[in-house]
Amino acid sequence: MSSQRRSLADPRQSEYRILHEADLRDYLAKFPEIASRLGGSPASWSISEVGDGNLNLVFIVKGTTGGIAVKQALPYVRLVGESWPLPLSRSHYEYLALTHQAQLAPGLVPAVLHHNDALALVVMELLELHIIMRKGMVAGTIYPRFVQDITTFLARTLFLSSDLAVSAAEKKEGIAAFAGNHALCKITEDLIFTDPYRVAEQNRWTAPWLDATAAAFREDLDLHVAISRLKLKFLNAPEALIHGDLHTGSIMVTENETKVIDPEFAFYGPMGFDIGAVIANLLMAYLASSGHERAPGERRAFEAWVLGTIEGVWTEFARKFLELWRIEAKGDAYPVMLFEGEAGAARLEAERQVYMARLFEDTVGFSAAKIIRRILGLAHNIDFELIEDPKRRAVCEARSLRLARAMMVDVALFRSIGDVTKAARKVRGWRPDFA
Ligand code: SR1
Ligand code: MG
Repeated sequence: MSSQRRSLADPRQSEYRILHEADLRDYLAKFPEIASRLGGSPASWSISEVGDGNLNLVFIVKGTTGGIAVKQALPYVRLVGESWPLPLSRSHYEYLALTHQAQLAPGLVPAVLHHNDALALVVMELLELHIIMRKGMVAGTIYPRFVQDITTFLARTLFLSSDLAVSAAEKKEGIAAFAGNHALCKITEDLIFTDPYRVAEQNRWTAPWLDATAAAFREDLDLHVAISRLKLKFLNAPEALIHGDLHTGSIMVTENETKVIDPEFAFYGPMGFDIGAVIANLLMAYLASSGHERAPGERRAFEAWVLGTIEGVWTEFARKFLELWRIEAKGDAYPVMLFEGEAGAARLEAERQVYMARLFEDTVGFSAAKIIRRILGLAHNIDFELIEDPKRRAVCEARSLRLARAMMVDVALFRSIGDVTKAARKVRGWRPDFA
């Protein structure tokens, strides 16, 4: 292992230890800015570990005047245990991403107050009023600001870190800065792009109802080609600094504010992976919604909002991205001197539309991949998991798999975001054989 990687919180270095309450209290008390933000004596601070994600510890610390959130990486995958080691350096990449995203999309990520690479620790402002968006959507809550905020986040972080906005030298420095985050990329490469399509010990699904679909997906060569093309793009398209895990569990919301959290999977990858993640998770929220109904039709307004939000995410993202391209194109791609005069401007504008059509196609494909992994792979989500009756859950999941397969294999049928929402509406009315 290189000396650079060892310095990024290698647990064999003596400074790393898993922090427990007393230890964390003593550690935080050493930093006057943190202590004064919390207020009161360290002994009076309340500390609770609240992490419910797949990988890390998360502590909420509250004093007499304020609170903070402390995230510490564990040297293994929390969801699975010590048998699956994972580099602590992900905390370093999370810090790098958070600080870069804060510059590119101000106000849309939590403020970092402190970090310590050796302890694999990031201290952030406490988002006390916000909840994890996925939880809010399971409860059927509507978030009126979401489209506006998430599309600003996506357009700005993706455009402003791409070759359209930065010099080739700056872009390559960026790629290099995140290149060491390959263990986290490998998780995605395996869990999203490979395992759901093969027999893998960690896969699970709602059996027995989805057994036949899982088996069919393992034999479906059209699907295997499509997912492999997407995997190749994930491996070899460093288009922009992407969040890398932008599901609705990585977004915290109130009715008036949106914050994107948890960018530990960040690296330079394909833009459509982030946009697709947002759309996939909205589609799953839509198709899981009937499973949370206590009376038929009671979530209709919420479901209409979700579909409108899916359309808004793509159309507003595309509008903002193109606007940035027209005014902030300071990168080395598409040199201005090659597109001079009226004819040049018109041709460049046409080329922008071609670019967006290609990005839309990537978005649809990645979105489908993100849906399939949550139903047939290792890590599931509460949109489906909280539907108590397993057969009812399986109906929602089967519809989602049917939609996702079409989005991945029949990609030519999805020319616009309206085609996606239309297909989602249609599949909502489909009943699988077992239902
Ligand atoms: C083993 S980690 C499983 C999943 O959790 C994270 O949130 C990512 O989505 C990852 O794929
Ligand atoms: Mg996460």
